[in-house]
Amino acid sequence: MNREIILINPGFKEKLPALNIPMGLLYVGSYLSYHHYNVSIRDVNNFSTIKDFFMELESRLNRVLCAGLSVMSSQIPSALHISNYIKTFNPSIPVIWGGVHPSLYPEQTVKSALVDFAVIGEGEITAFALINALKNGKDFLNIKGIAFINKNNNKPVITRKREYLDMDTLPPIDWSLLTDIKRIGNMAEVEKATAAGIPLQTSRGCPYRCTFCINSILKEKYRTRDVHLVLDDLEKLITIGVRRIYFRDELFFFNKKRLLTIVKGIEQRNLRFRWFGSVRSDYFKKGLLDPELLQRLKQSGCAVVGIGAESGSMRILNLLDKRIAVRDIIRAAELLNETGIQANFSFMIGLPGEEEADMKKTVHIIQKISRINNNFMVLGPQIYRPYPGSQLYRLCIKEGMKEPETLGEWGSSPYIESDIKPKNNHLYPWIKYPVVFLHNIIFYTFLLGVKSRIPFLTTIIHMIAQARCTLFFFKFPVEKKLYEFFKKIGINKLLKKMR
Ligand code: B12
Repeated sequence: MNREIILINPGFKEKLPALNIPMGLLYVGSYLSYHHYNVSIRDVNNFSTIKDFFMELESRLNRVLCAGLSVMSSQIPSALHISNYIKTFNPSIPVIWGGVHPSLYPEQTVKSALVDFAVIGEGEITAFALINALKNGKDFLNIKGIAFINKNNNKPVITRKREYLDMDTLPPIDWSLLTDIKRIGNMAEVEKATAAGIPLQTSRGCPYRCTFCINSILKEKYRTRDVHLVLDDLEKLITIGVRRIYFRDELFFFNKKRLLTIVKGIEQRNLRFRWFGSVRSDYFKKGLLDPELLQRLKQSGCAVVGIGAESGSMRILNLLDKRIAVRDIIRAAELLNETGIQANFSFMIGLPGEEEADMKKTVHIIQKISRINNNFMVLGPQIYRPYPGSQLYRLCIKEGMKEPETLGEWGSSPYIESDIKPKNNHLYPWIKYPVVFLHNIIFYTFLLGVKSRIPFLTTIIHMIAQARCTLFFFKFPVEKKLYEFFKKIGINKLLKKMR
């Protein structure tokens, strides 16, 4: 019997605002199913309650070969809950954890009695090798890129590092694996339920070394998938009704020649869809993303680009080793406005080493963008959250952050919460300001981009936000209190409609 491999995306602490497609599991699952394994993917986030999820899970546990969970740090509580459920049902079912957290902490992960294996980094080939060994009762020591407990001495073993995979060896994604999402309907309906479209990767890795980013640790080598394969992937999606695609590459715009070949292919194959990709702000220059190329991209369907602007302070940008200048951010906002491609900027505040003057510069650059660009969205500024792995994270440890030491400790750590609560201010010793003050900054910069259906209301909201941001005055946040009050009594639905 071809026993099932069940791949699980654990839940998040807060409900996700839109449908999310667990890409890591989809890539791993597609590879296994291409190699004739019987795979199913289940996403806790698509079940109304954890009880419903467990009921479904239990009906499959008698016939599984193993269970694989995809875990980022914020998913640890749910991942532990699920692993415990499986082990209680039958302790001999192998539980494998893959994804960001076990890749950063393989040893800690397998020290937990609830996890048998941690897969480090890219999972396709490693999971295949591991599952072959589990099925055939082979030794695990020769499998690259895993961690487990050596039963002879009870000590954790981390095997040799696996080399980065060649993206051309990846089979096309098996979209039919998204069975529980499919309750929504076909892929066209699934796409509509996502925030930015169906995700796809045309490249992996990143050659930059930003000090806050996980890529400099886990995904440093940049690799691309052959353009013809990419176009085949796109064509397949479009044939099944998808009209919005989110290129989830770390660096979709890295190679101009390749970008142009993709665009040419889209034109030649007459593929009609809207797409979203992430770009660095220093690419908006002559010879790279100039107005001419941007127009061409727009015609090929480019509707939105995400830009990690991070800060309006050059000092902070240097600290982050971001390798962009403040004027690059402004230039990007100008050019995107001229072209009519929506610009989604993301910024951070509350970084180690950040002074009030730096935060002021971030607020002021957001104001500037709001004046230049009519079609912008600022995601944040978000408060910098120290997630393990990056250079900046180590700086936070130096500043006094106490790192959890076991998987259990991680599971109950406030550091994995998606927002910083004011009562936890003391846990972030590098932030020299009350978290409430940072929350106020976030609120008023958010107002800069709010659009109501009533133009007069938009003008008033923008006037207040602009005045507060110019003066950097965020005390007595009466407007925020009013907003929260209306939200509480349920007027936010109405406000959303007006936006
Ligand atoms: C998509 C995404 C999300 C999605 C959810 C993804 C999911 N799993 O369901 C959404 C938008 C919901 C999300 C939310 C958040 N995210 Co996020 N997200 C990403 C992002 C941009 C891409 C991940 C992705 O799909 N990659 C593509 C796939 C193919 O790669 P992959 O996931 O690495 O998977 C490969 C391997 O890891 C491995 N693998 C993965 N799973 C498994 C499982 C098994 C069994 C095996 C064998 C292998 C395996 O194989 C895969 C293929 O090679 C990453 C950034 C990044 N560069 O990775 C951040 C990232 C993962 N997110 C991060 C964070 C911090 C968050 C938030 C907590 C942020 C916040 N404060 O709001 C929130 C949490 C939401 C909440 N409400 O609590 C951090 C995680 C850090 C950490 N230590 O966990 C990252 C790394 C961003 C960063 N640079 O800091 N996120």
